[in-house]
Amino acid sequence: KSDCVVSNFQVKENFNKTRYAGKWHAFAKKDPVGIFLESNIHAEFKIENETMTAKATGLVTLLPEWIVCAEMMGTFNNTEDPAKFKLKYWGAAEHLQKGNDDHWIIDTDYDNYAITYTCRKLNDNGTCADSYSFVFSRDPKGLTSESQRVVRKWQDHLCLAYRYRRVAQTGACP
Ligand code: AZE
Repeated sequence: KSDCVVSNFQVKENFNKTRYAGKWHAFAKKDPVGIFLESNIHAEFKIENETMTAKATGLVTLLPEWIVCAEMMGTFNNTEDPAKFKLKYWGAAEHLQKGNDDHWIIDTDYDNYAITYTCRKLNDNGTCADSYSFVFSRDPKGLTSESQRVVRKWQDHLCLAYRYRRVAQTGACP
C-alpha cells in the first residue's frame, strides 16, 4: 500500500536497461494535463554507451483538422537510482513538443510488461498534481491476464487505480 507521496513510490530494483531494450507497445496509459500521445503508441529502446535512448511514435491531434503520427526522440539520463531517469525528449518535426520529464520504471519483467511513471508537478504535500504513466507490452496483441494482475497492483500503488485507458493499436503509425 502507499500514501501517494511520490518520493515513497517503489521502483524496479536493480533495473537492467540492457534487458529493457527493444520494442514496447503501449497497452494502457494515464494521461497528463494537456496535449499527449493518443493511440498507436510504440517505442524502441536502445543502449548507446551506457545511456538509454528511445524513438517513440504515436498519433497526436495537434489541431482538430491536423492529426499526425508524431515521431519522438528521447534520451534517458541516468541518476543515482538505476530505475529513475531524466528523460529529455523532442519531436522529429519542429512543431512537436519538447521537454524534460522524470521517467521511472516502476516494474517490469523485461519479457512481457512494463509500467512507467512520470510526475510533472508536485503538490505541497508531496503527492502528484500532474502525472502520466504507461503500461507497455512486448506483445502488440496485449498482455496476459497474469501480467495485467501484476500491473493493476502497481497502478494502485501509484494512486492511479482506474485512471488508465487502453491504448488503441489499429496499425496507424507503423
Ligand atoms: C516515452 C518513452 C519513449 C521515448 C519518449 C517518450 C515520451 C514521449 C512524449 C511525447 C509527447 C509528444 C507530444 C507531441 C505533440 C515516455 C513514450 C520520447 C512525452 C505531446
